Amino acid sequence: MSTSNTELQSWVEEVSEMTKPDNIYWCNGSKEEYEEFIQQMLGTGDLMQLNEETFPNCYLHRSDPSDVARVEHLTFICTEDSEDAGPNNNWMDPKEAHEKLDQLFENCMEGRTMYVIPYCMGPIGSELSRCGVEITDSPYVVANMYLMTRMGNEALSRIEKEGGFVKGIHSTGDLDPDKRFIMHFPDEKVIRSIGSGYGGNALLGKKCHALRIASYQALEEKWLAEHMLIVEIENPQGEIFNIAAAFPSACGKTNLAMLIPPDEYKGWKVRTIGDDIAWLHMDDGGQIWAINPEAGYFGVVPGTNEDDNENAYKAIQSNAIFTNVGLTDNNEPWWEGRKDGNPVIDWKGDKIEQGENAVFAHPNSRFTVSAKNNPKYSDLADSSKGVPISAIVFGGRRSELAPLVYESKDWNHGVLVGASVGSETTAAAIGEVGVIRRDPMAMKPFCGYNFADYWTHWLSFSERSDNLPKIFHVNWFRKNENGFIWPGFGDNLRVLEWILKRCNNEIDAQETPIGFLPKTEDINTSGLKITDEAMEELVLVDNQKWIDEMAGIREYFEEYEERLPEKLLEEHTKVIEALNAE
Ligand code: OXD
Ligand code: MN
Repeated sequence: MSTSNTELQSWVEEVSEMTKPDNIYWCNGSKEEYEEFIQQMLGTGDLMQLNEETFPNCYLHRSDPSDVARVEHLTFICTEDSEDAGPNNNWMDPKEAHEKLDQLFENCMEGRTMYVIPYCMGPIGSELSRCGVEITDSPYVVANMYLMTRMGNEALSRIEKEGGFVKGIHSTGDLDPDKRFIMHFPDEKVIRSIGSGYGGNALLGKKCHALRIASYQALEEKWLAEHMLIVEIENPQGEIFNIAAAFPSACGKTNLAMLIPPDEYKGWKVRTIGDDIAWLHMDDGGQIWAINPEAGYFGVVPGTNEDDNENAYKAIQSNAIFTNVGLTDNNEPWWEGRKDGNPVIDWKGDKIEQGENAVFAHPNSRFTVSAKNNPKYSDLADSSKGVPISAIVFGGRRSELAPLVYESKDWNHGVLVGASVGSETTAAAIGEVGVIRRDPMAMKPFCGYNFADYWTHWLSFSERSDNLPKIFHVNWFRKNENGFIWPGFGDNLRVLEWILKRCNNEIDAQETPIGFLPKTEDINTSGLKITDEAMEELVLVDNQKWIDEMAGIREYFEEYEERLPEKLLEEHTKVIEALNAE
């Protein structure tokens, strides 16, 4: 096959001359094509069929044990000026980076097929969507892209009609961690990834395009590409609200996006627009609208079960690809947190005994499914206009300090709240787990340019509209000596209800130096086993600890030096002064 887009045609030829594949295959995006890929991978052992009766059309993929998560230390932003990438990114000079990669890509597809995947991030007909083409030598990537994006002929037609597209080249190479790089060239709108087959490193539409490259594009075009879920909530009066929420990787975005209302919330309906990425645009009236650029979920498997998240559990009962989970004695996928099944084989394929220290699924094992598998998938996820956003929520995994919920004083203070997000690290990236790191707007691994410029960009929205969503911060993970204080999961709707009432100006709040906190009686706890003391603890602001926290944030901001927006520092100073005045 070929294309009428000469830029695409000659780029494909150029890449094939460099990588020397045996064949070139243009993906059409049909179901039959997906099924052929699955059959091919069952033949090569890249996939294993799971129990056909209980998990129909579900497959297990085992990755190389060294290739199980994003590799932030090997992920680079390549801009002419290192300052444009900023202290938040690893930087390499574009020329040097291309030379290095040219060597690694040379002949790397010998004996393999090169797949060309045209894809569209966002609804095919939406002006807000953007297209890309990923070239890869991995059939696993093709199958995942089929589930996660709108790919194939329709995307190609759009590219042929409108021209521009992001160019992504991926090869699993020889999976040698010393020859693994995920490089971004924002000025050229090019991504080059080699040496890894892991989703976040290899499905280039997701983190590489829809966040790193798109965030840069969004800066130029005055919108935002964010690491946010989008959830649609309908109250018993039939009013509909959409909330966009940013939490770091593996901190419950998928769970919140698929939330099941608790028994006390009869008449409430919750539907999913997206679980990981939101593209936010402002209309002429200053209203923010969001689309989910993805069409599927690449979710963390451990902890998924019918009690805590029935929608996610149901979504992965059929037509799913599992990566790095364990197996039961009857060939079902198994993971820590699954309520039944008799696990016998771990994610590496080894037979192990059950016991206290046994781990069957890798903590970052994943499911890939089409968003249509979700029983609560919202039709509006396919709307070309997107959905209007009522509230923006930031959050992190903090066992101490951060209250259950608070509201920022205004947009600019909200930008400080977002820029100050800290969270305990998780298994979604290679590295130590459970240490607090600053993760502004949950974008530390994903912002394709200097955070200081990014905060300036966020702040500029308040000059363009007086109709912006309110900004909140939540923390479901606060602990005391008995473990997590707040039950989380479906009960998080109780907190979202408070947020929505604040958006509707229906209730007061307590003003504190860090923002507006709920009066404990305004969070509906009926039916919950939570004491009044625990609720008090969840909304407590410990001034001294906050003074220390703010000092830590100030120190972190120092890294951004003269590019740091003055307004952000002013917001910081206001909070410090209010804390000291108490
Ligand atoms: C993800 C991540 O896979 O954030 O969504 O790592
Ligand atoms: Mn994510």
